[in-house]
Amino acid sequence: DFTPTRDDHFSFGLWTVGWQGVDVFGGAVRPPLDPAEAVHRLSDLGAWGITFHDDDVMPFGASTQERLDHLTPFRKALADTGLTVPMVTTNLFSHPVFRDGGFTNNDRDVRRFAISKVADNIDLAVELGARTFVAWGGREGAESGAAKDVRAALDRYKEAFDILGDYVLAQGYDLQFALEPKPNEPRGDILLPTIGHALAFINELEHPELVGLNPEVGHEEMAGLNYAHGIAQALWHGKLFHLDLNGQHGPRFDQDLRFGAGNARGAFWTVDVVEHGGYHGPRHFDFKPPRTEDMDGVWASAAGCMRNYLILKEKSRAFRADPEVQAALAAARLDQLATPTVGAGESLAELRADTSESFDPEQAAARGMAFEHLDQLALEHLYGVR
Ligand code: GLT
Ligand code: MN
Ligand code: MN
Ligand code: MN
Repeated sequence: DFTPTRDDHFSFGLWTVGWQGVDVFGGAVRPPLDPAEAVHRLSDLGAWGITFHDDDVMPFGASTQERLDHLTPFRKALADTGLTVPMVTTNLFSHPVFRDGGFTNNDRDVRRFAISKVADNIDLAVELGARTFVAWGGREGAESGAAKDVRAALDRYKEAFDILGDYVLAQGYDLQFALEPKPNEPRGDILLPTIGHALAFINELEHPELVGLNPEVGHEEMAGLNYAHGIAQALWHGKLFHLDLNGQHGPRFDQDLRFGAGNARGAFWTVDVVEHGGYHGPRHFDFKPPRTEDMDGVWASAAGCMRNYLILKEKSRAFRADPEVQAALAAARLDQLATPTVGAGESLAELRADTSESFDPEQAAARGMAFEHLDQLALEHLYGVR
């Protein structure tokens, strides 16, 4: 059956099941969720890890004593359940001080405060055993043109990761950063809008080895992009440090549906890449149980994320193991794609000579690729008839 266990490495953001349903058009529909209770409920459902923003467990601006008061029951719940904290992140978007963002705010004093807030939270992350520190810059951006000098903002963005990277190295912390791209919402246009933008940005940092990605399904699909392709490229660069799995129906507002809802075909290929593409990190869910739900619906939605993942994992396994699929993969020449174009030791002159002697473009042009049969087999596995 599709019952999750700790070995599946499923993790959830505290802000997901804890989302009270506040949106642009209405207030909370659910009571606040005690972080310690979230730990117990997620553990009972079969999750392995929980992640959080500083402000999810302690009030913004908490004193040292208040921090302790809030962290103690949370830590106890972790110890009682054995749930891990694989990732921590910082809230640089909710408080009004971040109205123009954190690291790229036009106000210098706000940027300095943002860096301090993150450094405090890095210390806590390491204390709790987290290996990944996510940076979602949802407020880093603009609604209008002249208000944001994008090149200057990127200088400041780089400066923040450079100083925080120096800090992690100086402290000897075993912690890596994972940037989470998003094209828009809450800002009209967010900086580092897609996986590709973020990968290019990382190359400009002083410690690029410390920084990778935390791509979210819905965010790439909001930009009209193929998430499975995006994470495959991130893996190719060695930059898929973490994942935010959820569901989305094409380019519209950020839906944060439970994983497997929304673009089901995309979810199938996502699981196929995650399972067979060399990713070994947490299977982390970042969804928002719809506002229609009470707390029972919240836990049903969380359980659904894991169950859908396991269903698709089994389908992907069965697809890859199907002899007819293996024949179809061969007919589609995936083996040839995996073979270098130039022979070992072959020169370009030899390649040109060989091509002009023996390659017949008309003959090659007549060959079909046989992709439709292969894709039909995939859909039949997904639709449950094979
Ligand atoms: C926020 C955002 C998510 C990010 C979280 C990390 S918070 O809910 O919508 O996509 O992953 O900051
Ligand atoms: Mn996310
Ligand atoms: Mn989202
Ligand atoms: Mn979100």
